[in-house]
Amino acid sequence: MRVAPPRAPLIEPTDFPTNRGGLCAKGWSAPELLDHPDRLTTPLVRTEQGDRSSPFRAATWEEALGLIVDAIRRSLREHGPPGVGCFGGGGLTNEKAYQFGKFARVALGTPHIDYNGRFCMSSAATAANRAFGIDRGLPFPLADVADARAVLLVGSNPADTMPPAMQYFDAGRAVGAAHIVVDPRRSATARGSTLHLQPTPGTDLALANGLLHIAIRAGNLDEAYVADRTTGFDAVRAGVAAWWPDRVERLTGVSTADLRRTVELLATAPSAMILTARGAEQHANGTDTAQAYINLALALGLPGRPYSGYGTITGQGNGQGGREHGQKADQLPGYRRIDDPAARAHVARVWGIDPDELPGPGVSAMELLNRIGTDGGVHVLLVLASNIVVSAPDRNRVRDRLAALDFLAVSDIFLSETAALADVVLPTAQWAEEEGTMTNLEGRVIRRRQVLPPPAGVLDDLTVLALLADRLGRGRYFSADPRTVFEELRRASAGGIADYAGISYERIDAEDGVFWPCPAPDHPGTPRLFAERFATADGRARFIRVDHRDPAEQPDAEYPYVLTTGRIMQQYQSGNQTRRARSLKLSADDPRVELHPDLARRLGIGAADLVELRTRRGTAVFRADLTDGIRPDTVFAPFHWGGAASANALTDPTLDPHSRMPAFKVCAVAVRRVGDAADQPAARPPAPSPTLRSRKDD
Ligand SMILES: Nc1nc2c(c(=O)[nH]1)N[C@H]1C(S)=C(S)[C@@H](COP(=O)(O)OP(=O)(O)OC[C@H]3O[C@@H](n4cnc5c(=O)[nH]c(N)nc54)[C@H](O)[C@@H]3O)O[C@H]1N2
Ligand SMILES: Nc1nc2c(c(=O)[nH]1)N[C@H]1C(S)=C(S)[C@@H](COP(=O)(O)OP(=O)(O)OC[C@H]3O[C@@H](n4cnc5c(=O)[nH]c(N)nc54)[C@H](O)[C@@H]3O)O[C@H]1N2
Ligand SMILES: [Mo]
Repeated sequence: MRVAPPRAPLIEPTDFPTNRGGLCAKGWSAPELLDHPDRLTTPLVRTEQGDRSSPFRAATWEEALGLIVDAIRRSLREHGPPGVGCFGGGGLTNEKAYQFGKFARVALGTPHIDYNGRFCMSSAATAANRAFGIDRGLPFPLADVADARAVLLVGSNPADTMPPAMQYFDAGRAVGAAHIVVDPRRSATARGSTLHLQPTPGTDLALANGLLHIAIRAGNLDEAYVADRTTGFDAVRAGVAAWWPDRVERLTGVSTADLRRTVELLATAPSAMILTARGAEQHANGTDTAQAYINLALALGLPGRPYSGYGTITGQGNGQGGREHGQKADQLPGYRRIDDPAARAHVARVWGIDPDELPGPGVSAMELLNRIGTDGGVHVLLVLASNIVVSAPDRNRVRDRLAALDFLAVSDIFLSETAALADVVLPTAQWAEEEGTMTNLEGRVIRRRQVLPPPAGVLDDLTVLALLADRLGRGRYFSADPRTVFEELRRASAGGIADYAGISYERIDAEDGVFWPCPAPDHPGTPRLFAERFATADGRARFIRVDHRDPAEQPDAEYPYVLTTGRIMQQYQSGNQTRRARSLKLSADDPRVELHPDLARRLGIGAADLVELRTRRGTAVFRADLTDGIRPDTVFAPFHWGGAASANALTDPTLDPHSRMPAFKVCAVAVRRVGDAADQPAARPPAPSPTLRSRKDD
C-alpha cells in the first residue's frame, strides 16, 4: 500500500527493521496534512503590534524576524539574557534540537531552554541515569521483545500508542510468552495479555515494592547477580520488607493472588523484561516509580541478560534524540551535563567560544512557564514544535502565564492553540519536507529524508534559527544545512554518553540506522547495553530505596473520583496535526471520557450523555463512554483536545522532585451529567484555523 499526498510523490513504507514496513493510522493519514488548506505558508504578525487580541495579518519573513529580534534585543537590555526563553519539542530532528540548544546558549546566552520531553520521558530518563548511568529508552533492539518469555508492561498501551511495535509483543504472545499488563483500564494491550493488574492510578510504586517483597520471600532473588553487578541492595531489601502482600492489595486494589502470580511468571521465565511507559511515569513520584521497577529487574538479575532487562517505551518521534543534544535545561550535546567543567570546555571548543560564555543550567519546562514575567524569569518566549496550551498541565494557569509575556513567537505547521496566542507565528516545514536524523526508542539513529520541498514561502527551523542568530550578530556560529549541523553534532557529542562521533549519514543509509554509543567510524555501534558492565563509574547498577507517597490529591467528598489521562489510537498528542486529518476525524472526532457503568448508574449518566469533569483547577466536558474495562472509581480522559474538552484544564501541575514531571496521570475529580446524547458539546472548536487564509483567500 502507498500513501499519496496531492502535491507529493508517492510515499512508500520501507521494510525498516524496527517497524518492518508497518505504519499506524496516523502514519497513513500524515500525508494528508502536507497539503492541508490550514497549512501556514506565510509568517503572521498582529495588525496592532503588541496587542495580542488584534487579528493576524500576513507578513514577510523580513518583517517577522525583525519583530522577533527587536523583542529579543529589548529584553536583553531590560532583563539580560535569562529574560529570553526557548521551548522545544521531542518531535524535532536531532539537528534542530541541537541547533536550538546551541542557539539558546550561543546566540542568546540564556540558561532558559527546556522542552516537552519533561512532560514525557523525563521520569524514566532520570531513574535510568541514576541506576545505570545512562538513559537510552531500550538498552536492546525492540525486536528482542518478541523473544522475551515474560514481559511486565507497566502503564503502557502500545496496541494503541505504538501499533507498529505491537508486532513484537504479538509475536511473543503467539509463542506463549507471559505478558502482564498493569493499567487501571483494560486497554487494547491488556486485552490480549496473560494477566491484567488493575491498580488505582498512582500506586505503581507500592505495587513494585510489593512484587519485590514477594520475590525475595519466594527465593527468587538472583544473589550472584546482585553481589557481582549491583550496589545498594540491602537498603532496598529493608525498604520493601514492610510491603506485605495484603498491605499492597489494600493500597493498590490488586489481589495478593495476582501479585504472587506476577512474580512467579517473571521469576520462572528464562528471559523477562520489565517495561514502563507514561502510565507509571507521569506522576509526582514518577522517577521513584521507574526506579522501583528497575530495583525489581535488578533483583531478578535481568538487565544485561539476553532478551531481558528494564526499558521505557519512548513516545515522540524523536523523544530519544531530542533529549540528548542540548534542548534540556541542564544539558549539553552528547548527553553531557552543563555544570560539568570538562563538558563545557569540550563543547565550547567545538562551538568556538570561551567556556565562560556558556550559561549554567536553567529550569525545567513547567518551572520555566511558571516563572514567566517574574524577576529572573522569562519575558520573551520562542516555542518550536510544542502546543503547550493543550499539552501542559493546568492549562488555565499556563494561558495566564503566556499572557504575562512581553512577546511570544511560535513556529508551527498549523496555527496551534499556542500559536494563536503569539505575537509572531512562523510557518515551518514538516517531516517529508526536510533532511535530518532522528533517534528512536532503541537508540538507533535513523535518517529522515526530504521527498518534496516545503510549500513556497515556508522555511525550516534550522534556517530560521540561523537567520535569527545572524541578526543577533552571531551568524558565524550557525549553519542552515542539516548535514553540516550533523557533522558538528558528531564532534560535539564525541566522548559524551550519547556519542555519535562514528555515525554518518552514509553509515545510517548503509546499515539501516546505527545504535549509539558509536565513538568511531569503525565502531559497530551498540545495539545491546549492559552485557558486561553498566555505565556508572564502578560499572555496577545502583539499587535505590524508594518509598510510596500518596499522590498530591486524594479523592474526597467534593472530588470523589480519580481522573487519569492519556491517549486514544486515532489522535496524536495535542491534536494540532491529527484533528485536521479527515480520515481520523471521521473515526474519533468526539472527545469521550471512559467511565464504568456502575459509576454512571450511580450518577445518572447514560451512554453518550455529556459529562462535566471538575477538578480544583477547572472543568471540561466530554461524551460518556461506558466501559466495564475501567475501575469504577476512576475516569479516563484523552488529552488531544483544546477548548471545552481540554483534559489539561483539569490536571495537577505538581512536579516530581527529581525529573520535574507533572502528575498528568492522577488527580481528584467530580463528575456530573450536563446533557444527553442528542446534545452537542458546547464550544468545542476544532483546531483553530488561521484567521487569514494565506494561500487560498489572499
Ligand atoms: N495514538 C497515539 N499514539 C501515540 C501518541 C498519541 O498521542 N496518540 N503519543 C506518543 C507519545 S508522545 C507517547 S509519550 C506515547 C505514550 O504511550 P503510552 O504510555 O502507552 O500512552 P498513555 O495513553 O499516555 O498511557 C498508557 C496507559 O497508562 C494507563 N494509566 C493511566 N494512569 C495510570 C497509572 O497510574 N498507573 C498505570 N500503571 N497505568 C496508568 C492508561 O490507562 C493508558 O492505557 O505514545 C506515543 N504514541
Ligand atoms: N493530560 C495529559 N497531558 C499530556 C500527556 C498526557 O498523557 N496527559 N502527555 C504528555 C506527553 S507524553 C507529551 S510528549 C506532550 C506532547 O504535547 P506537545 O508538546 O504539545 O506535542 P504535539 O502535539 O506533538 O505538538 C507539536 C507541535 O509542533 C508542531 N510541529 C510538528 N513538527 C514540527 C517541526 O518540525 N517544527 C515545528 N516548529 N513545529 C512542528 C505540530 O504541528 C504541533 O503543533 O503532551 C503531554 N501532555
Ligand atoms: Mo510523549
